[in-house]
Amino acid sequence: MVSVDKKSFKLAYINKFLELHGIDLKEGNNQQKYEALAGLIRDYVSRMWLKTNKKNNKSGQKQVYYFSMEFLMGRLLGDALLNLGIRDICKEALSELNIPLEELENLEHDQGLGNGGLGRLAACFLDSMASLNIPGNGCGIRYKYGFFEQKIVDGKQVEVSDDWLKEGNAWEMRKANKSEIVKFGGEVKVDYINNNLTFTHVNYEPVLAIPYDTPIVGYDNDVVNTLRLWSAEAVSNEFDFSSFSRGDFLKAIEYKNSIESISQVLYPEDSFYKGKILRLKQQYFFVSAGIQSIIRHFKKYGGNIEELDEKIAIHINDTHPTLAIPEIMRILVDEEGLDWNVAWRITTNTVSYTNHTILAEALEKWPIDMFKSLLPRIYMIVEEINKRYCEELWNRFQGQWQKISDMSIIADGQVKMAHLAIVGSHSVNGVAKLHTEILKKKEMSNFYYLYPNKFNNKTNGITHRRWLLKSNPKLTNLLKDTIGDSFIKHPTDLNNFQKYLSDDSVLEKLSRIKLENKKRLASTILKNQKIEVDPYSIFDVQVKRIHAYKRQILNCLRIMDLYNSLIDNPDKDIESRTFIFAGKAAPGYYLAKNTIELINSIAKTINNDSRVNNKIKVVFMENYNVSLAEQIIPGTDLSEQISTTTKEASGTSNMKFMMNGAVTIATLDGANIEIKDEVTDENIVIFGLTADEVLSYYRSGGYNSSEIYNSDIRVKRVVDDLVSGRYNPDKDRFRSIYENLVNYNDEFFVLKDFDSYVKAQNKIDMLYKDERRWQKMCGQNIAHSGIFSSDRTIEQYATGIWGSEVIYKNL
Ligand code: 26W
Repeated sequence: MVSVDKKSFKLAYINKFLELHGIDLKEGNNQQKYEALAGLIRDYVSRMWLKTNKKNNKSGQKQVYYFSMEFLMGRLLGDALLNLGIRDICKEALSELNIPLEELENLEHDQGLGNGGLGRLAACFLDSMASLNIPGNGCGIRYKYGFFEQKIVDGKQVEVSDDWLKEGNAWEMRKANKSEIVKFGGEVKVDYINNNLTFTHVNYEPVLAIPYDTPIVGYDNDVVNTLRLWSAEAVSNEFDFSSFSRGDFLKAIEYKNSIESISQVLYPEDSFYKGKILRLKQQYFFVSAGIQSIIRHFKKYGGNIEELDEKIAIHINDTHPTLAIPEIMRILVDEEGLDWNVAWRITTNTVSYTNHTILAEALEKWPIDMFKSLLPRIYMIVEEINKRYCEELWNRFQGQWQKISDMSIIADGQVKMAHLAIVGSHSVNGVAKLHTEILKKKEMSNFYYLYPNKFNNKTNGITHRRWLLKSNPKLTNLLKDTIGDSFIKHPTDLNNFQKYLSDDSVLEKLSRIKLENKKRLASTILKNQKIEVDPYSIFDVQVKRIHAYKRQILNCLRIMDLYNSLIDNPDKDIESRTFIFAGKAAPGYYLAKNTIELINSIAKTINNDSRVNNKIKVVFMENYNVSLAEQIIPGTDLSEQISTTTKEASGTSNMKFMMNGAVTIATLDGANIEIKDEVTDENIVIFGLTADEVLSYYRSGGYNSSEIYNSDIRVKRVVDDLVSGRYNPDKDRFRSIYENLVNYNDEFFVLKDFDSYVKAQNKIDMLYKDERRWQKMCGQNIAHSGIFSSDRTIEQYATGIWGSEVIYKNL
């Protein structure tokens, strides 16, 4: 813990300001004040960082490295203040200097180096590893441009680059002396020396990988772990001097740019794989740099390379870092001279893999030619891995050629990364019970048959420190006042809140807190979207990436239907609602972008119709990111988790919403099932097809969406309105949505689930009318949310996969 009182904090802050800017505090602007504050906090953190590193180097405790192409960190200042336990002191000290802490916090640019669920999960995991005192570090890419900023212009998404480093980044430390060289292209020279084959990579293009380290502060335990992000630079002698001396200055610059492009930008696709060579380069770049630096560090502190797997665990977040497997093999075999079989045992024992999606279109498969020319030695190693693995398959499945070819790592002119990840790791996990079952029984059933012991489930979680303590201080205080503060370190203690749910005064407080959070959200909506919403209406929220399987369209159709029924029957007794959407569409995903336009068209029509706009309003909030989520989620009454069953691997916003006392309307998909099991049927509203029904339709057919369109008059009416000009003067604007639903048989069962969704929404209305009952439901959700803390998830990874000790005590 940082032990500092208000007075000395104030003094230290004034000094830091002077040191950084060389002017008086009162002459400074807010940006400068933010920088001074971040700088001061970083000083406090640095001491603990050093201590943690020293302890790790000495203790010989197993180190976990979480490899991920994405880390969606959001802002770091508030997190650090909270975890250091000095937020109140800092706030009071600054306020005596007439500086509002929140204003400074809001100046920090979100660190948005991720697309959505997978990247945010990685960020929650880092927080939990540090808070559980697990030596666990992140390894990724320092993208110069993060996930694009979304602007809505004329109802349409426009992408603007996210220049997040523009004002500098107070949290990172460039470590030029820890750089690594990553080699691309060239050829492999094979020699036979002293009865041994040797492999030398020649004529390659070297790329300098420079690490930037960010401290990850544990909660109240003096632990500071590291997120190491790699940036690509040209190896200086290679570009400027040689080319420049030949007078080819422009060529030198071009070369420099081409190298730097490797860490230039995050790919904004989160469910569709495109075989882009730059992405493959990014993957090898950070994986190779990361593995080299881990092994270098391991050896520096006396590690015996043959015991690598006892001291190091490397986790790969989806298949994106799968090249870690052949890269470890390369170092062990080519550089350390280990026998292949020994190296293979060490590698597979070191690496573990999480799958995050069953969408076939998201699976990474690289064309052999591309792979081979970019990574010639790594390709040879993958070929060798595949050769040996296929021999195993031939022994196991004699004569079953189709099966063997289906399971091969290299087949159909491609390298299949999921196959390599399964074969080369000792653990394969899904992210929710249903998802893991689908992997075992369906998507990966052949592999499950071959390696039953590798497969396991680790249901996702979220850090309650950011998603409750930081984002909802009012609710946190109510919880502390009732059940005490043990839930902070033991989140399942939130269960104790149940006892208070028969106390009317507690329920009353709960609903007042919700109202205050809704008012805050309403003012953000007014500020950002210029739409006035009623905080006394139900805040009905669907915020997440825009994707057909997440079915924002189902929500739209239901709003259109409600609108129809209000026009038909102006006296219809409904609870007034504000429908809030937010989320980004991949820039090349037409249907998703069109969905955003549809939401905005519906919003425009309804919000301007005085017959209904005192009862319903629709809002699309621009530029969804971590910080916006922190404002939206505490102010939500109803959490929309309405994906086509089987498609959402887990979902994590569902957990954030319940922890903040929202009621969920959901399909039995992903972790929604486990949420239902925790809160029981009375405290969640479930609708729609079950997994078995969906799987059976996909397997055997039998679904005909046009039948529903033709037989359900309400469905026909809303679907026809997509192309009637009612919501957009250009009648063809939403034609493709219409076609998908009616003529292409509605792949995501929107029409099939429509009736059941409308009924579920009516049930929500009925429940909401009974105020006390509703408040109890909210309270039950909070009380049962502890199990979804990522502390539980990380403890399961640590004991079940990584074999790391979990030590709770402080350093
Ligand atoms: C190759 C393009 C690409 C990029 C990212 C394909 C797929 C991805 C990710 C696997 C997508 C993703 O973020 N999946 C989400 O992971 C969350 C954390 O486990 C789950 O909660 C979500 O259900 C899942 O969609």
